Amino acid sequence: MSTITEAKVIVSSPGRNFVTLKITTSDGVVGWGDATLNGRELAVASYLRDHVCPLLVGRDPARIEDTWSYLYKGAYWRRGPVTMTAIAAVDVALWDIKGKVAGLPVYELLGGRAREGATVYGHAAGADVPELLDDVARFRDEGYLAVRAQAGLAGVPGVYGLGHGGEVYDPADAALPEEQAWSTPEYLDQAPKYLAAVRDAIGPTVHLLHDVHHRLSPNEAARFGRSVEELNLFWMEDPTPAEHQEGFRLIRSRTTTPIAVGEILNSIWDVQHLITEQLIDYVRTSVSHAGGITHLRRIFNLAELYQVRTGSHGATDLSPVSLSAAVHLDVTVPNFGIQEYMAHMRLTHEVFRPGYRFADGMLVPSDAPGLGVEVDEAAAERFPYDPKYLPVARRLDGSVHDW
Ligand code: CS2
Ligand code: MG
Repeated sequence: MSTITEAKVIVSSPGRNFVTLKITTSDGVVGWGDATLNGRELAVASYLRDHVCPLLVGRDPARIEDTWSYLYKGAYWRRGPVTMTAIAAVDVALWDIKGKVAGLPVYELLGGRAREGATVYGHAAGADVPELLDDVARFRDEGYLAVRAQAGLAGVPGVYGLGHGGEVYDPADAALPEEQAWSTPEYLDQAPKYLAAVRDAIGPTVHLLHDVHHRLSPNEAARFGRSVEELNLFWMEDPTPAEHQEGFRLIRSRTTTPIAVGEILNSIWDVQHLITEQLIDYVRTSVSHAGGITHLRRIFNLAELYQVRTGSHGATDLSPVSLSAAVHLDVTVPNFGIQEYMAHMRLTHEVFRPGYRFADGMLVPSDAPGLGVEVDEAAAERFPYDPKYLPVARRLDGSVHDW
């Protein structure tokens, strides 16, 4: 029997921080997992190094379900982003190994392709409407069929979704959390107007998405959803903080604007009522923060029963390893909706070389065995960990708001 001989955690910062798990077997097969939890990276690195890696050595790498249950139930303490990201990294690395051993891409092990590729949406943003429209046009020129639009709000400095002129937008870009301003009245006034300008520019059928980023109460979100109904958004994302599943019932009952939730949720239990009571349209849990392929597939399968579609988180804080895993899963599930795709920066690709490619508005998985992603460990050493935090939002009166 093949056994796991080594499990190693690599923390590196090629343009941004990533925590990567490398699992090696007695047959010399290597599997890669992503354990990145933006702004809390070292907590997961320690969880893996100190509490998980020692348990993996000697185990059979083929027993993915058993290892998943062993780590989840065996910890006694369940769920939560740190635990579920750590388990995800192990799970994804084991799927990578299984594919390499079988000589098959992971999507074949998951039942084979149900579509040619995963349609993705890109992130268009601008400090004001003209800048936003230029950025939307850039994505359309590159071949994107779906675009997320975020713009600055006049009178409210530093809202979510705007870059600081870097190669790609990355909200975790300060050694201590940056404090950004927030005004719900300005947002409710200005956002529907800039979204209308985008809809006007792109015509009626290109998919238009928008991330509210947890900023509204359920009632405010219902009002927002109504005010953009005629713009036919593909979705409004995280309209209200996701912990309060019941809050979505109110939004749901008052607007037909589709709702997407889940990037900060980590288990099937966190989305259970949202799905079974059809309070949302898209579930955004990700392969790296919701327990890996094994657990995310369960969430997607549950969602299928209730006509909820998938729309996984795919910001650049998910490394190319988890983005590869996401695309392999996306192409197999019947209820796929869309995949978020923020292309990684050039430096990131000095360490991670993913096999997926962008074509016809889709990410197409590689046909190489496993996940088809290579990781250059020597290059990773050139980019040591660089502490970075996500911002904090404050209302104009100085009180803390959901960021
Ligand atoms: C976002 C993220 O991609 C998204 O939809 O909400 O950019 C999110 O802010 C980051 O992933 C946080 O790490
Ligand atoms: Mg989001």
